[in-house]
Amino acid sequence: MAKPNKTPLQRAALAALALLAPMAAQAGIYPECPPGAVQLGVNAAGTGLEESAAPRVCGHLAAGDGWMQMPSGERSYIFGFSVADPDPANVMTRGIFNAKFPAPTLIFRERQEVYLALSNVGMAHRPDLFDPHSIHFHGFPQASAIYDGVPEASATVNMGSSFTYYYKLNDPGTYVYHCHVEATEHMQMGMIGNLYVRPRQDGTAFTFPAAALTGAQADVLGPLAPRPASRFAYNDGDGSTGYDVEAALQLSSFDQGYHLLHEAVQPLPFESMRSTHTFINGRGYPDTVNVATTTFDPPVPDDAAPLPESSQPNPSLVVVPRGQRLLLRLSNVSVVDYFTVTALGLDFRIVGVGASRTRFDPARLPGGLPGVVPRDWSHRTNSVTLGGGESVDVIVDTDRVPAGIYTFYTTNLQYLSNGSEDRGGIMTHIVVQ
Ligand SMILES: [Cu+2]
Repeated sequence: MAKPNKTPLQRAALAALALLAPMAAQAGIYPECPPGAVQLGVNAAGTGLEESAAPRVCGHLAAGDGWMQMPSGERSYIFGFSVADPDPANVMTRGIFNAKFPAPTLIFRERQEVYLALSNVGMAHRPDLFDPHSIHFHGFPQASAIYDGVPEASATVNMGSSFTYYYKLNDPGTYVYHCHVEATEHMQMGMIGNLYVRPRQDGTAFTFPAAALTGAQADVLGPLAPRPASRFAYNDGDGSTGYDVEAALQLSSFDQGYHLLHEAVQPLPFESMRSTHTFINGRGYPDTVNVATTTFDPPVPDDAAPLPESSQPNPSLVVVPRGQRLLLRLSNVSVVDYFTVTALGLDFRIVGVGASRTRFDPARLPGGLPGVVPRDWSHRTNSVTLGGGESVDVIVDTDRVPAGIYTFYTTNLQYLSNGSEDRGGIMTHIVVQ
Protein backbone atom coordinates (compact mmCIF):
# COMPACT_ATOMS: atom_id res chain seq x y z
CA MET A 1 0.00 0.00 0.00
CA ALA A 2 1.36 3.45 -0.89
CA LYS A 3 2.51 5.38 2.11
CA PRO A 4 0.45 8.48 2.77
CA ASN A 5 2.10 11.85 2.43
CA LYS A 6 2.76 13.51 5.71
CA THR A 7 0.07 15.80 6.95
CA PRO A 8 0.99 19.07 8.69
CA LEU A 9 0.10 17.33 11.95
CA GLN A 10 2.50 14.49 11.25
CA ARG A 11 5.22 16.99 10.44
CA ALA A 12 4.42 18.67 13.75
CA ALA A 13 4.68 15.28 15.44
CA LEU A 14 8.11 14.70 13.94
CA ALA A 15 9.19 18.11 15.16
CA ALA A 16 7.89 17.14 18.59
CA LEU A 17 9.93 13.95 18.43
CA ALA A 18 13.04 16.01 17.76
CA LEU A 19 12.21 18.03 20.88
CA LEU A 20 11.70 14.80 22.84
CA ALA A 21 15.13 13.43 21.95
CA PRO A 22 16.96 15.37 24.69
CA MET A 23 14.15 14.39 27.09
CA ALA A 24 14.74 10.73 26.20
CA ALA A 25 18.36 11.09 27.24
CA GLN A 26 17.34 12.54 30.61
CA ALA A 27 14.16 10.57 31.23
CA GLY A 28 13.62 8.92 34.58
CA ILE A 29 13.50 5.29 33.46
CA TYR A 30 13.91 3.45 36.75
CA PRO A 31 11.98 0.16 36.74
CA GLU A 32 12.27 -1.58 40.09
CA CYS A 33 12.86 -5.34 40.32
CA PRO A 34 14.08 -6.98 43.54
CA PRO A 35 16.99 -9.45 43.54
CA GLY A 36 15.92 -12.97 42.62
CA ALA A 37 12.77 -11.89 40.77
CA VAL A 38 12.27 -12.97 37.16
CA GLN A 39 12.12 -10.14 34.62
CA LEU A 40 9.36 -10.80 32.07
CA GLY A 41 9.80 -9.69 28.46
CA VAL A 42 7.47 -9.86 25.46
CA ASN A 43 5.83 -13.26 24.91
CA ALA A 44 6.48 -15.24 21.71
CA ALA A 45 3.25 -14.07 20.04
CA GLY A 46 4.03 -10.43 20.80
CA THR A 47 0.67 -10.04 22.55
CA GLY A 48 1.82 -9.33 26.09
CA LEU A 49 4.22 -10.23 28.87
CA GLU A 50 5.73 -13.72 29.12
CA GLU A 51 4.20 -16.08 31.67
CA SER A 52 6.29 -17.41 34.54
CA ALA A 53 5.75 -19.70 37.50
CA ALA A 54 8.37 -17.85 39.55
CA PRO A 55 7.15 -16.59 42.93
CA ARG A 56 8.32 -13.03 42.16
CA VAL A 57 8.15 -11.49 38.68
CA CYS A 58 8.81 -8.07 37.19
CA GLY A 59 7.36 -6.40 34.11
CA HIS A 60 7.81 -3.01 32.48
CA LEU A 61 5.24 -1.19 30.35
CA ALA A 62 5.52 2.06 28.39
CA ALA A 63 2.52 4.38 27.98
CA GLY A 64 2.19 6.71 25.01
CA ASP A 65 0.33 7.13 21.73
CA GLY A 66 0.26 5.68 18.22
CA TRP A 67 -2.07 4.54 15.47
CA MET A 68 -4.07 1.41 14.75
CA GLN A 69 -5.42 0.05 11.50
CA MET A 70 -9.11 -0.44 10.91
CA PRO A 71 -10.35 -3.36 8.74
CA SER A 72 -11.17 -0.82 6.02
CA GLY A 73 -7.51 0.20 5.86
CA GLU A 74 -8.20 3.50 7.59
CA ARG A 75 -6.10 4.39 10.58
CA SER A 76 -7.15 5.62 13.98
CA TYR A 77 -5.14 7.65 16.47
CA ILE A 78 -4.85 5.92 19.84
CA PHE A 79 -3.28 6.14 23.27
CA GLY A 80 -1.89 2.88 24.59
CA PHE A 81 0.59 0.72 26.43
CA SER A 82 3.42 -1.43 25.06
CA VAL A 83 5.97 -3.75 26.65
CA ALA A 84 8.97 -1.53 27.37
CA ASP A 85 12.32 -2.15 25.72
CA PRO A 86 14.56 -4.18 28.07
CA ASP A 87 17.32 -1.57 27.74
CA PRO A 88 16.36 1.50 29.83
CA ALA A 89 18.26 3.68 27.35
CA ASN A 90 15.80 2.66 24.61
CA VAL A 91 12.53 2.86 26.55
CA MET A 92 11.66 6.39 25.43
CA THR A 93 12.65 6.10 21.79
CA ARG A 94 11.16 2.62 21.31
CA GLY A 95 8.02 3.44 23.29
CA ILE A 96 7.07 6.55 21.30
CA PHE A 97 4.28 5.87 18.76
CA ASN A 98 4.26 2.21 19.85
CA ALA A 99 0.80 2.02 21.50
CA LYS A 100 -0.85 -1.40 21.30
CA PHE A 101 -4.57 -2.03 21.12
CA PRO A 102 -5.50 -3.76 23.29
CA ALA A 103 -2.79 -3.13 25.87
CA PRO A 104 -0.31 -6.02 26.38
CA THR A 105 -1.99 -9.07 27.93
CA LEU A 106 -0.93 -9.75 31.53
CA ILE A 107 -1.18 -13.36 32.79
CA PHE A 108 -0.07 -14.05 36.36
CA ARG A 109 -0.50 -16.78 38.96
CA GLU A 110 -2.16 -16.82 42.35
CA ARG A 111 0.27 -16.06 45.20
CA GLN A 112 2.79 -14.42 42.84
CA GLU A 113 4.29 -11.08 43.76
CA VAL A 114 4.39 -8.76 40.76
CA TYR A 115 6.49 -5.63 40.32
CA LEU A 116 5.04 -3.83 37.29
CA ALA A 117 6.89 -0.68 36.24
CA LEU A 118 5.24 1.99 34.10
CA SER A 119 7.20 4.61 32.13
CA ASN A 120 5.30 7.48 30.48
CA VAL A 121 6.95 8.22 27.10
CA GLY A 122 4.55 11.08 26.32
CA MET A 123 2.07 11.55 23.50
CA ALA A 124 4.34 12.65 20.67
CA HIS A 125 1.45 13.44 18.34
CA ARG A 126 -0.21 15.61 21.01
CA PRO A 127 2.70 17.61 22.45
CA ASP A 128 0.10 20.06 23.79
CA LEU A 129 -0.98 17.37 26.27
CA PHE A 130 0.94 16.69 29.46
CA ASP A 131 -1.29 13.89 30.74
CA PRO A 132 0.06 11.45 33.30
CA HIS A 133 -0.88 7.77 32.96
CA SER A 134 -1.49 4.98 35.46
CA ILE A 135 -2.23 1.26 35.68
CA HIS A 136 -5.52 0.25 37.29
CA PHE A 137 -6.31 -3.44 37.82
CA HIS A 138 -10.11 -3.22 37.53
CA GLY A 139 -12.09 -4.85 40.34
CA PHE A 140 -8.88 -6.06 41.96
CA PRO A 141 -8.10 -6.15 45.70
CA GLN A 142 -4.90 -4.10 45.96
CA ALA A 143 -1.95 -4.63 48.26
CA SER A 144 -2.13 -0.89 48.95
CA ALA A 145 -4.32 1.97 47.68
CA ILE A 146 -1.29 3.74 46.21
CA TYR A 147 -1.11 1.04 43.53
CA ASP A 148 -4.76 1.38 42.47
CA GLY A 149 -4.08 3.91 39.68
CA VAL A 150 -7.06 6.17 40.42
CA PRO A 151 -5.52 9.65 40.10
CA GLU A 152 -7.48 11.25 42.94
CA ALA A 153 -6.24 8.69 45.44
CA SER A 154 -3.04 7.06 44.19
CA ALA A 155 0.14 7.48 42.19
CA THR A 156 0.17 8.47 38.52
CA VAL A 157 3.16 8.76 36.20
CA ASN A 158 4.20 12.01 34.52
CA MET A 159 5.92 12.22 31.11
CA GLY A 160 9.51 11.05 31.26
CA SER A 161 8.96 9.38 34.64
CA SER A 162 8.57 5.84 35.94
CA PHE A 163 6.70 4.22 38.83
CA THR A 164 6.68 0.57 39.90
CA TYR A 165 3.37 -0.94 41.00
CA TYR A 166 3.36 -3.86 43.42
CA TYR A 167 0.69 -6.58 43.42
CA LYS A 168 0.21 -9.58 45.72
CA LEU A 169 -2.04 -11.91 43.78
CA ASN A 170 -4.45 -13.59 46.18
CA ASP A 171 -7.54 -13.66 43.96
CA PRO A 172 -7.54 -15.70 40.73
CA GLY A 173 -9.90 -14.74 37.94
CA THR A 174 -10.51 -12.84 34.72
CA TYR A 175 -9.93 -9.09 35.05
CA VAL A 176 -9.12 -6.14 32.80
CA TYR A 177 -6.67 -3.30 33.41
CA HIS A 178 -6.60 0.23 32.11
CA CYS A 179 -5.19 3.69 32.60
CA HIS A 180 -7.37 5.56 35.10
CA VAL A 181 -6.20 9.11 34.33
CA GLU A 182 -9.05 11.06 32.66
CA ALA A 183 -10.51 7.60 32.40
CA THR A 184 -13.27 8.18 29.82
CA GLU A 185 -10.82 9.78 27.38
CA HIS A 186 -7.87 7.44 27.95
CA MET A 187 -10.05 4.30 27.81
CA GLN A 188 -11.89 5.50 24.68
CA MET A 189 -8.43 6.11 23.21
CA GLY A 190 -7.41 2.50 23.84
CA MET A 191 -5.53 2.15 27.13
CA ILE A 192 -7.19 -1.17 28.13
CA GLY A 193 -5.89 -4.72 28.24
CA ASN A 194 -6.62 -8.33 29.22
CA LEU A 195 -5.50 -9.42 32.68
CA TYR A 196 -6.03 -12.76 34.34
CA VAL A 197 -4.70 -14.67 37.30
CA ARG A 198 -4.41 -18.46 37.24
CA PRO A 199 -5.63 -20.34 40.34
CA ARG A 200 -3.35 -22.39 42.58
CA GLN A 201 -5.62 -25.39 41.88
CA ASP A 202 -3.84 -25.61 38.47
CA GLY A 203 -1.75 -28.77 38.26
CA THR A 204 -4.01 -30.86 40.49
CA ALA A 205 -6.33 -33.46 38.97
CA PHE A 206 -10.11 -33.25 39.18
CA THR A 207 -12.77 -35.07 37.21
CA PHE A 208 -16.00 -33.19 36.59
CA PRO A 209 -18.73 -34.15 36.89
CA ALA A 210 -18.01 -36.93 39.36
CA ALA A 211 -20.61 -39.08 37.60
CA ALA A 212 -22.36 -38.52 34.28
CA LEU A 213 -25.06 -35.87 34.57
CA THR A 214 -28.31 -36.68 32.82
CA GLY A 215 -31.84 -35.35 32.67
CA ALA A 216 -32.46 -31.81 33.89
CA GLN A 217 -28.86 -31.47 35.06
CA ALA A 218 -27.44 -32.33 31.69
CA ASP A 219 -26.33 -30.13 28.88
CA VAL A 220 -29.13 -29.26 26.47
CA LEU A 221 -27.11 -31.10 23.85
CA GLY A 222 -26.91 -34.34 25.82
CA PRO A 223 -25.39 -36.00 28.89
CA LEU A 224 -22.34 -34.31 30.38
CA ALA A 225 -19.68 -37.00 30.59
CA PRO A 226 -17.04 -37.07 33.38
CA ARG A 227 -13.78 -35.56 32.14
CA PRO A 228 -10.42 -35.06 33.87
CA ALA A 229 -8.72 -31.67 33.88
CA SER A 230 -5.62 -30.16 35.40
CA ARG A 231 -6.13 -26.53 34.36
CA PHE A 232 -8.90 -24.45 35.86
CA ALA A 233 -10.39 -20.96 35.75
CA TYR A 234 -10.92 -20.87 39.54
CA ASN A 235 -10.29 -22.79 42.76
CA ASP A 236 -13.62 -24.58 42.43
CA GLY A 237 -12.99 -27.66 44.61
CA ASP A 238 -14.59 -30.02 42.08
CA GLY A 239 -13.07 -29.38 38.64
CA SER A 240 -16.20 -27.67 37.31
CA THR A 241 -14.07 -24.87 35.78
CA GLY A 242 -11.61 -27.31 34.17
CA TYR A 243 -10.60 -26.68 30.58
CA ASP A 244 -8.15 -27.80 27.87
CA VAL A 245 -7.93 -24.70 25.63
CA GLU A 246 -8.42 -21.06 26.65
CA ALA A 247 -8.97 -17.81 24.79
CA ALA A 248 -9.36 -14.26 26.12
CA LEU A 249 -11.81 -12.29 23.98
CA GLN A 250 -11.99 -8.60 24.87
CA LEU A 251 -14.99 -6.75 23.39
CA SER A 252 -14.49 -3.04 22.78
CA SER A 253 -15.60 -0.11 20.66
CA PHE A 254 -14.36 3.18 19.24
CA ASP A 255 -16.07 6.39 18.26
CA GLN A 256 -13.97 7.10 15.20
CA GLY A 257 -15.10 10.73 15.06
CA TYR A 258 -13.76 11.19 18.59
CA HIS A 259 -10.40 9.75 17.52
CA LEU A 260 -10.26 11.96 14.41
CA LEU A 261 -11.01 15.07 16.48
CA HIS A 262 -8.35 13.99 18.99
CA GLU A 263 -5.78 13.59 16.21
CA ALA A 264 -6.73 17.03 14.85
CA VAL A 265 -6.34 18.68 18.30
CA GLN A 266 -10.01 19.63 18.52
CA PRO A 267 -12.45 19.79 21.46
CA LEU A 268 -13.70 16.30 22.31
CA PRO A 269 -17.44 15.44 22.18
CA PHE A 270 -17.87 13.45 25.38
CA GLU A 271 -21.65 13.98 25.50
CA SER A 272 -22.23 12.44 22.06
CA MET A 273 -19.75 9.58 22.29
CA ARG A 274 -21.03 6.49 20.47
CA SER A 275 -19.65 3.26 18.98
CA THR A 276 -18.88 3.48 15.26
CA HIS A 277 -16.44 0.55 15.20
CA THR A 278 -16.45 -2.53 17.42
CA PHE A 279 -13.63 -4.97 18.04
CA ILE A 280 -12.53 -8.23 19.59
CA ASN A 281 -9.01 -7.83 20.94
CA GLY A 282 -8.53 -4.62 18.94
CA ARG A 283 -9.62 -5.93 15.56
CA GLY A 284 -12.91 -5.92 13.64
CA TYR A 285 -13.96 -8.94 11.58
CA PRO A 286 -12.41 -10.20 9.27
CA ASP A 287 -9.13 -9.06 10.86
CA THR A 288 -10.17 -11.07 13.96
CA VAL A 289 -9.58 -14.35 12.11
CA ASN A 290 -6.41 -13.17 10.41
CA VAL A 291 -3.54 -14.81 12.29
CA ALA A 292 -1.04 -12.49 10.63
CA THR A 293 -0.38 -9.18 12.33
CA THR A 294 -2.47 -6.10 11.80
CA THR A 295 -0.56 -2.88 11.98
CA PHE A 296 -0.46 0.72 10.99
CA ASP A 297 2.87 1.83 9.62
CA PRO A 298 3.71 4.71 11.94
CA PRO A 299 5.05 7.96 10.48
CA VAL A 300 8.40 7.82 12.31
CA PRO A 301 11.12 8.75 11.89
CA ASP A 302 10.66 9.37 8.15
CA ASP A 303 8.34 6.64 6.91
CA ALA A 304 11.52 4.75 6.02
CA ALA A 305 11.90 2.71 9.18
CA PRO A 306 8.52 1.67 10.56
CA LEU A 307 8.48 0.04 13.95
CA PRO A 308 8.71 -3.71 13.35
CA GLU A 309 5.93 -4.37 15.85
CA SER A 310 2.22 -4.69 15.22
CA SER A 311 -0.21 -2.14 16.61
CA GLN A 312 -2.84 -4.91 17.07
CA PRO A 313 -1.00 -8.21 17.60
CA ASN A 314 -3.96 -10.20 19.01
CA PRO A 315 -5.91 -12.38 16.56
CA SER A 316 -9.00 -13.95 18.09
CA LEU A 317 -9.34 -17.05 15.93
CA VAL A 318 -10.13 -19.84 18.42
CA VAL A 319 -9.17 -23.41 17.49
CA VAL A 320 -10.17 -26.33 19.74
CA PRO A 321 -9.83 -30.08 19.06
CA ARG A 322 -13.25 -31.75 19.17
CA GLY A 323 -13.93 -33.31 22.55
CA GLN A 324 -11.92 -30.74 24.49
CA ARG A 325 -13.26 -28.05 26.77
CA LEU A 326 -12.77 -24.43 25.79
CA LEU A 327 -12.55 -21.62 28.36
CA LEU A 328 -13.56 -18.22 26.98
CA ARG A 329 -12.43 -15.34 29.18
CA LEU A 330 -14.88 -12.67 27.99
CA SER A 331 -14.67 -9.00 28.95
CA ASN A 332 -16.33 -5.83 27.75
CA VAL A 333 -14.21 -2.68 27.96
CA SER A 334 -16.41 -0.36 25.89
CA VAL A 335 -17.00 2.99 27.61
CA VAL A 336 -20.34 3.29 25.79
CA ASP A 337 -22.16 0.02 25.18
CA TYR A 338 -23.44 -3.28 26.50
CA PHE A 339 -22.75 -6.18 24.17
CA THR A 340 -24.59 -9.50 23.89
CA VAL A 341 -22.53 -12.29 22.34
CA THR A 342 -23.46 -15.77 21.15
CA ALA A 343 -22.01 -18.65 19.13
CA LEU A 344 -24.84 -20.43 17.36
CA GLY A 345 -24.67 -24.20 17.87
CA LEU A 346 -22.44 -24.02 20.95
CA ASP A 347 -23.62 -24.28 24.54
CA PHE A 348 -22.16 -21.82 27.07
CA ARG A 349 -21.65 -22.88 30.70
CA ILE A 350 -21.16 -19.79 32.89
CA VAL A 351 -18.48 -20.68 35.45
CA GLY A 352 -17.31 -17.20 36.47
CA VAL A 353 -18.71 -13.68 36.66
CA GLY A 354 -16.79 -10.59 37.73
CA ALA A 355 -13.63 -12.57 38.52
CA SER A 356 -15.58 -14.86 40.90
CA ARG A 357 -16.43 -18.55 40.53
CA THR A 358 -20.11 -19.44 40.24
CA ARG A 359 -19.84 -22.91 41.79
CA PHE A 360 -17.89 -24.16 44.79
CA ASP A 361 -17.95 -27.61 46.34
CA PRO A 362 -15.77 -27.69 49.48
CA ALA A 363 -16.72 -31.33 50.19
CA ARG A 364 -14.57 -32.46 47.27
CA LEU A 365 -11.44 -30.66 48.46
CA PRO A 366 -8.91 -32.90 50.23
CA GLY A 367 -10.00 -32.81 53.86
CA GLY A 368 -13.01 -30.64 52.98
CA LEU A 369 -13.69 -27.28 54.52
CA PRO A 370 -15.86 -27.82 57.61
CA GLY A 371 -18.59 -25.21 57.94
CA VAL A 372 -18.32 -23.98 54.35
CA VAL A 373 -21.46 -24.69 52.39
CA PRO A 374 -21.41 -25.58 48.69
CA ARG A 375 -23.01 -23.16 46.28
CA ASP A 376 -23.86 -23.30 42.61
CA TRP A 377 -25.30 -20.60 40.42
CA SER A 378 -23.42 -21.74 37.34
CA HIS A 379 -25.83 -22.15 34.46
CA ARG A 380 -26.17 -22.96 30.80
CA THR A 381 -27.15 -20.45 28.18
CA ASN A 382 -26.51 -19.59 24.57
CA SER A 383 -25.75 -15.91 24.99
CA VAL A 384 -24.00 -13.57 27.44
CA THR A 385 -24.54 -9.85 27.98
CA LEU A 386 -21.69 -7.80 29.37
CA GLY A 387 -21.62 -4.16 30.44
CA GLY A 388 -18.48 -2.02 30.46
CA GLY A 389 -15.89 -3.35 32.89
CA GLU A 390 -17.59 -6.75 33.30
CA SER A 391 -16.00 -10.14 32.75
CA VAL A 392 -17.63 -13.56 32.32
CA ASP A 393 -15.92 -16.97 32.14
CA VAL A 394 -17.60 -19.45 29.81
CA ILE A 395 -16.82 -23.14 29.29
CA VAL A 396 -17.78 -24.63 25.93
CA ASP A 397 -17.87 -28.43 25.76
CA THR A 398 -17.10 -29.58 22.23
CA ASP A 399 -17.62 -33.32 22.61
CA ARG A 400 -21.28 -33.23 21.54
CA VAL A 401 -21.05 -30.92 18.55
CA PRO A 402 -19.90 -31.67 15.01
CA ALA A 403 -16.54 -30.43 13.85
CA GLY A 404 -16.79 -27.19 11.92
CA ILE A 405 -16.57 -23.41 12.08
CA TYR A 406 -18.86 -21.73 14.63
CA THR A 407 -19.36 -17.98 14.40
CA PHE A 408 -19.01 -16.02 17.64
CA TYR A 409 -20.63 -12.60 17.24
CA THR A 410 -22.63 -9.84 18.88
CA THR A 411 -26.39 -9.92 18.53
CA ASN A 412 -26.36 -6.10 18.70
CA LEU A 413 -26.65 -6.26 14.94
CA GLN A 414 -25.85 -2.59 14.37
CA TYR A 415 -22.36 -3.40 15.65
CA LEU A 416 -21.69 -6.10 13.04
CA SER A 417 -20.06 -3.44 10.91
CA ASN A 418 -16.81 -1.55 10.54
CA GLY A 419 -18.06 2.02 10.51
CA SER A 420 -20.18 2.43 7.41
CA GLU A 421 -19.00 -0.91 5.97
CA ASP A 422 -21.27 -3.91 6.33
CA ARG A 423 -20.09 -7.15 7.97
CA GLY A 424 -17.42 -6.62 10.57
CA GLY A 425 -17.03 -5.60 14.17
CA ILE A 426 -17.50 -8.09 17.00
CA MET A 427 -17.31 -11.38 15.10
CA THR A 428 -14.79 -14.22 15.04
CA HIS A 429 -14.62 -17.98 14.44
CA ILE A 430 -14.48 -20.85 16.91
CA VAL A 431 -13.08 -23.76 14.91
CA VAL A 432 -13.86 -27.23 16.32
CA GLN A 433 -11.46 -29.64 14.63
CU1 LIG B 1 -3.57 7.32 30.40
